[in-house]
Amino acid sequence: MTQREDVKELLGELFATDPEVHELVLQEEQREHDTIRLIASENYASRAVMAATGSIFTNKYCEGYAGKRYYLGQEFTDKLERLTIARAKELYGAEHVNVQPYSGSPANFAAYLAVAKPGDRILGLDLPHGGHLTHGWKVSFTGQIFEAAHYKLDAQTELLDYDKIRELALKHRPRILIAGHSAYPRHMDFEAFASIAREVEAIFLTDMAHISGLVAGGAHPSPIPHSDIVTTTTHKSLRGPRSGMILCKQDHAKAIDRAVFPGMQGGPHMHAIAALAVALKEALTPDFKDYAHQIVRNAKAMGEAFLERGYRLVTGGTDNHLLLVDMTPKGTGGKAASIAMEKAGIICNPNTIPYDTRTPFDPSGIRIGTPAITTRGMDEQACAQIVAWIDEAITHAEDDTRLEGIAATVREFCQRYPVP
Ligand code: DSN
Repeated sequence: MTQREDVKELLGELFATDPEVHELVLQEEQREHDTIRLIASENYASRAVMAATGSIFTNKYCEGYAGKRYYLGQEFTDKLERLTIARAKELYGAEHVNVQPYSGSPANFAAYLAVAKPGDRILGLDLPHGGHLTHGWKVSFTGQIFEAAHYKLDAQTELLDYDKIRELALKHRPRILIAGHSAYPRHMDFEAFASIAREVEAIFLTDMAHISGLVAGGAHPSPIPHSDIVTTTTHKSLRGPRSGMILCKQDHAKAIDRAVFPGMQGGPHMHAIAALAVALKEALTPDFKDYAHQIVRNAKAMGEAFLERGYRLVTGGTDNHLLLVDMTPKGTGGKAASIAMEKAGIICNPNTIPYDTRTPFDPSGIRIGTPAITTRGMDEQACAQIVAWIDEAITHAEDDTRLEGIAATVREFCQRYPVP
C-alpha cells in the first residue's frame, strides 16, 4: 500500500509525538485496505474530508450561530458554517439546515425536544424490525423520556404496512411520527407517512441517516418535501465526517436551532463542520450521482447472488444500499456467519430479522451494505465474487485454514481497488 505524501506528513508528526497511536492508525488503515467492508453504515471518507477533519478548526469555540456567537474571533467560522448550510440546502432542497449536531443520536434527541415535551408520545419502527435505538427504544433516553410506541413490519411480506402504521397512529395519537431505519432494505413511502401524520396532527420526522447519500445522489426518493423535520448522520452513504444535520421546514427553524444549541449541545465541532462542507461539495458533483446509483446496483447484484446460492433475503431483495440475509436456511446464525466472514477478511454485522426467534446477541441474520465497497470501485461482478467468498466462508466456518485462504485471496483482490 502506498501512502499519499500529505498523509505521510501528518502521520510523521503523529509518530514523533505518539508512536502507539501512530501504529494503531497504520494498522487500521491496513485493515480497511485489506478487507471487504460490508457494514451498511460505514464508508471511506475522502482524503479531503479527512484533511478538513484534522484541520485547525478543531481549535475554535463557537457557541451560538453565525453572526450571533458567545465568543469573538469568528470571522472564518461564520463563513464556514454559512457555506456548509448553503451547500446542504442546495443538495437537498431544504428550507432550513442546522449543521451542528455531533452525530445522529444527538440530532434525533434535539429534534424531538424541539417539537415535543418529555412524556409526549412518539411512534417509530421497532428496533428488532430495523428501527434505531433513538426511535424510542426502551434502553435509550428517547424511550425513557418520551412515551414510545412502535410499528412492526408485516409478518408475511416483511414490508412496512402503512394501514397498520395508520391504525397505531390513530390509537396512540403521537406528537411525532418517525420514519427511518438502520436495517430496512426497501424504499419508504414518505408521502404515506406524511398523510398519516397529517391525519393525527403529528409532526412527521424522517431519520434518513442510512440513505442520505442515496437521497443526495437521486438514488432514493427524498423525504425532504414530505417531512416536517429530517435528521441524518453524515458519515454513512453520504461519505462525510462523523457528524449530524437537521433539515426542516422554516416553521420549525427557530425551535430546532434552540434545541441543538443551547438545548442539547455546547460548542459545535467546527472541524467536523468543515469536513461536512467538503463532503457536501463532493455530493453535489455528477460523480456522486453515479456513485449513489452504483451502490444500489451493487446491492441488487449481491442480493441476486445470495438468492442463487439458497439464502433467504428479508423482503426478498433490496431497493437501497443494504441487504438482510437470513441464515436460517443454512442452519446457522448471524453471529457464527459473521465471525467466519471476518476470518475470511469480509466484515459485516449480525442483525435481527423481523420476528426473529433468536436473541439480539446471536440473531438469525447478517446485514450487508455496499456504500464502502462501491467507493473503492467494486462493481456488480465484484459483488457476485464477494458473495461466493461469503458462501464459502459460511459453509466452511469451522475450517480455519480454508478461511485464512479466502482472506489471502481477499487481500489480493483488494489491491485492485484503491482506498481513497
Ligand atoms: N450504528 C448505526 C448503524 O450501524 O446502522 C446506526 O446508528
